[in-house]
Amino acid sequence: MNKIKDGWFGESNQLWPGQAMSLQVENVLFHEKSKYQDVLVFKSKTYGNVLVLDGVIQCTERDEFSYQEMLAHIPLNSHPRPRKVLIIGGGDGGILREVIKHPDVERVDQCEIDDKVIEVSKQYLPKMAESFSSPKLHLHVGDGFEYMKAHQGQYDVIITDSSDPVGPASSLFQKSYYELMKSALKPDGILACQGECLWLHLELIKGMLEFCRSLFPVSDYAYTTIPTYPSGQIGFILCSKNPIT
Ligand code: SPD
Repeated sequence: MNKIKDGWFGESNQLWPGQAMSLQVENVLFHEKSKYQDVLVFKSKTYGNVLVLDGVIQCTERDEFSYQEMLAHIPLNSHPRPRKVLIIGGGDGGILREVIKHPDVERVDQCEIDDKVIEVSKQYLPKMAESFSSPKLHLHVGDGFEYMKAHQGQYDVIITDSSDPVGPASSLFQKSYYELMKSALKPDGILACQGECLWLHLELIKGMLEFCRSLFPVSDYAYTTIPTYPSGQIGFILCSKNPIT
């Protein structure tokens, strides 16, 4: 997969037809196919190091905080005492870094399927990956569905930091996945998931909120702005099992 032409990376994809974010490339730091996906890291001219999976920008050193802080701190600050947290995905470590900052968090389980993403993030995105050394972390390399099936009713907060709904990741945007998260949460638990862009995926978001509202007493959509995600905006689906959250 070569998305770099004449010194520019271009992010074209079937999920955002007719548009493509471009970043000027200084040099390619890493490019390899892992067991699951095409993994690229390059140094950009103005956004620091950039992680790209299957041709789609996952994070840049310059603007990643805008996504990671919101996806982590909205659910954590909505829960009265989030002691035990599960992160699904999030192999760059940015969500983990934010979760570890919360004073009530005692234990974080993280389940990421692709250990190559963790490895390259430690090497090329060290500020994002700094909390992989935390003693609070219990890291599992494997499938999030299987992990949650084996850990029912255990978590105060579950955060899913996924890529976009193409290929295997599309199952993370379906009702059955939300049912599974619900069963892995404690009775007053809260979940937060990558929830896509209003400008591009309105029908998907509407459909997700509809099934979430059939499963949880409280469900909503929050968003942030971020220049390097398609259309400069990305949202979060938030659901609570506690009706008075
Ligand atoms: N369109 C890109 C969406 C990427 C969402 N996941 C980002 C991972 C950052 N931790």
